[in-house]
Amino acid sequence: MDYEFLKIERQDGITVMKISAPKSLNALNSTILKEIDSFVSGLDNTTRVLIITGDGEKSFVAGADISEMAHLNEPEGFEFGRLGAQVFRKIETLPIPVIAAVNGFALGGGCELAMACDIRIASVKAKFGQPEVGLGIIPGFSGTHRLPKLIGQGYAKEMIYTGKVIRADEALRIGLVNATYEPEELMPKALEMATMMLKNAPVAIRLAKQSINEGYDLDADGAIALENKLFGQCFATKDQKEGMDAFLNKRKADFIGE
Ligand code: CO8
Repeated sequence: MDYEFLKIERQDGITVMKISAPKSLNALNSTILKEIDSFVSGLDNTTRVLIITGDGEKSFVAGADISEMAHLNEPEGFEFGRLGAQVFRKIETLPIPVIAAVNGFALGGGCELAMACDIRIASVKAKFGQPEVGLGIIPGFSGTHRLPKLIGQGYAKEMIYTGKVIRADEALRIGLVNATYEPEELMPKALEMATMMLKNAPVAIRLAKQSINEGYDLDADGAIALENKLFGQCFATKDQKEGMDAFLNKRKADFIGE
């Protein structure tokens, strides 16, 4: 399927989704959000890792599209926020790892999109921020929920109340990104990380993601019980037999994702 605002590249089990709206620094309008929704909804098991990045050298995503939001009334604002939040939640709960390769501005909805991914790595030129209050709104694509979870309430509140934009090295220091690279190294490093994931058992990665995501919101007993249940499920997979047999026979495992 062809998209107006998405460029899709596939190699082996890795799919790269590049957001491309050059006139607005890849800002997210409702058409782009719907395209992302349609694209991620249609992913099949040939994609084992998804990488999300922005087209061009300057921007990952410079936020939600301000020209579209400027004229919204309250119910329309509610619906626009709900659309973005639902799409980002779909990304967060995909049964595969999602890596954000943040190549430039990740502001407002851009920072929120990156936070919906499992892992963020960034160009040293990337910039992060939640500048919404300067526009008279609050983060509306789940930033008030995910930013405090990722970096703690104190710094999240500072970022959101001041709207300040931070550089990649600061994002690294506070744990918003896992690593920073020179711009030309960013995609090779994202692909390298994805390739390492491809070597492992797909169902085990899916269950690990589920355990981390769902366990995070539970108390200790609930999270441990959930992990226990999912750990048990691993032993119903062919890949568990294959992985352990390969280890014991000193050979490379050949996982089939079942
Ligand atoms: N929306 C629409 N257009 C944008 C956006 C945006 N978020 N960001 C940049 N653009 C456009 C500019 O208007 C400009 O267009 P034109 O060439 O027609 O004038 C073009 O992109 C290039 O931008 P600049 O000339 O401004 O480029 P600079 O290098 O000077 O500055 C910045 C780059 C710093 C990124 C600057 O463009 C900027 O501050 N952009 C806005 C960033 C921002 O505030 N983002 C947050 C938006 S709010 C949000 O994301 C809320 C999410 C939740 C919504 C919930 C809805 C209910």
